Amino acid sequence: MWMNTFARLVPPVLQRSSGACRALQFAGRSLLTPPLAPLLVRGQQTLGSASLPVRSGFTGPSVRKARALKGERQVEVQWGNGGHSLYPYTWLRDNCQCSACMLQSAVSRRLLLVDLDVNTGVKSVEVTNNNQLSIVWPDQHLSVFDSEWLKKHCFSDEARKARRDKMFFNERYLWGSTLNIPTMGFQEVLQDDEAALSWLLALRRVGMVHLKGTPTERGQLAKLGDRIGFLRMTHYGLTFQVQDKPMANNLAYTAGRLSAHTDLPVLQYTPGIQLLHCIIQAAEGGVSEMVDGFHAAEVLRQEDGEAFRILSSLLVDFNDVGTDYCDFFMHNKKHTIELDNEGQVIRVHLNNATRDSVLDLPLHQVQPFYSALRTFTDILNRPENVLTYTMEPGDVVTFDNSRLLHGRRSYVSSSSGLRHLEGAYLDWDETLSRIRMLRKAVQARQ
Ligand code: OGA
Ligand code: NM2
Ligand code: ZN
Ligand code: ZN
Repeated sequence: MWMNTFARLVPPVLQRSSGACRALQFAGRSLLTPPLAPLLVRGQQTLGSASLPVRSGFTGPSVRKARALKGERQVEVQWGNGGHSLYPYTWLRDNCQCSACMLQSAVSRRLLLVDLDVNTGVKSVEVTNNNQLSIVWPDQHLSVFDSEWLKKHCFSDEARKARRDKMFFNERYLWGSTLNIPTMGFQEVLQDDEAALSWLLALRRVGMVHLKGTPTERGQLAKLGDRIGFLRMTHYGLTFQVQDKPMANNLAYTAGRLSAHTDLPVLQYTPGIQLLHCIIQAAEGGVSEMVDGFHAAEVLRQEDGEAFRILSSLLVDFNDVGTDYCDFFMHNKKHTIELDNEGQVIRVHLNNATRDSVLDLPLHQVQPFYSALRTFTDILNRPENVLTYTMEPGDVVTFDNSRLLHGRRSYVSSSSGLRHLEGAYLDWDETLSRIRMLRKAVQARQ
């Protein structure tokens, strides 16, 4: 069942490369292909190498002509297959690829901005026999650019958008209660690069992936952390044990109900991803709930624009004081619905347990704030928005903590077989980095 779901939900970046149902092929391939020798950089990250073919002679898209446009202070490159690209002089000089301007071992700029003439002209521009763009600058410095590099750095609107999409995987699939949760095997994502890539792409696009068949003992999430790079440390430790604890230092460590929330809005850098591994489930209760916060925020925007404006503009205080991995006094302010410059929802922050009693608002905004929060919570709780499932021992739920809100129904706590989840966090920086690396490795093998 989950494979069909995957085929529908998996991002086009994978579907495009070889047409129909990639997910089926992934599942098949991991059985047919012998495991690759691991490349032991640290743990087991990207298993195969992604070395590029050795370059010789004429490579990249062909350049028909290049000329300096003196008035605009741009170089125009005309491509062999039609079309052209424009490159500002200053940008070209700033990005000279020679070893004096560039530390090639780090693909990093050596040239200092104080040494860059931001109004530079050019002395000459030509296309070499080797299909490269060669520029001599007024001080005789020579820059040579590969056509492939130039194409990759084109300034057109389309090229810029394509680059953004390729880099950030920002396309989302919004869902409600009927989502078929993408599901994969725990071992499979550890051992197979294509499976790991499918996992992380679905985590980005759908917001949640279940991993099955995990050994029912602590320490498994560390393996997922190693697979990506590293787990995210917080004041609750590198991993944490979700159990009904005496003198609980957090509401999650009781047997009570947790309404739909995001974890740790009390931190300025809220963990981007959460992992929950079920080791022992409760005999009664403990059912999980999940809501797509991006979807719910869009419903709010449509149904109650004023409530949306309030929740995306007023800052809410969060507070967390206690002792766990270390003693702590955390405090932070967050927008319930966080927007980017274009008004797109990029994060949701809601946690009724750690929302502080300090409400740093002028008196007249207090009631409108509560009304807006309640309206949003009612949307989150609508049956059509709440996905419900029960975790079984061996399940790991991996989800986007900046987008999804998760909850838990209360459970009956019994001393024999106490409900036990192990939890951990990751951040999107490392995870997106791993996605890009895996994509490169997988594509190089196709
Ligand atoms: C948590 C949490 C969910 C559960 O620990 O933050 O949301 O099912 N736990 O116990
Ligand atoms: N735990 C599970 O933000 C929160 O306090 C949620 C976090 C304790 C690490 C719970
Ligand atoms: Zn140079
Ligand atoms: Zn939680």
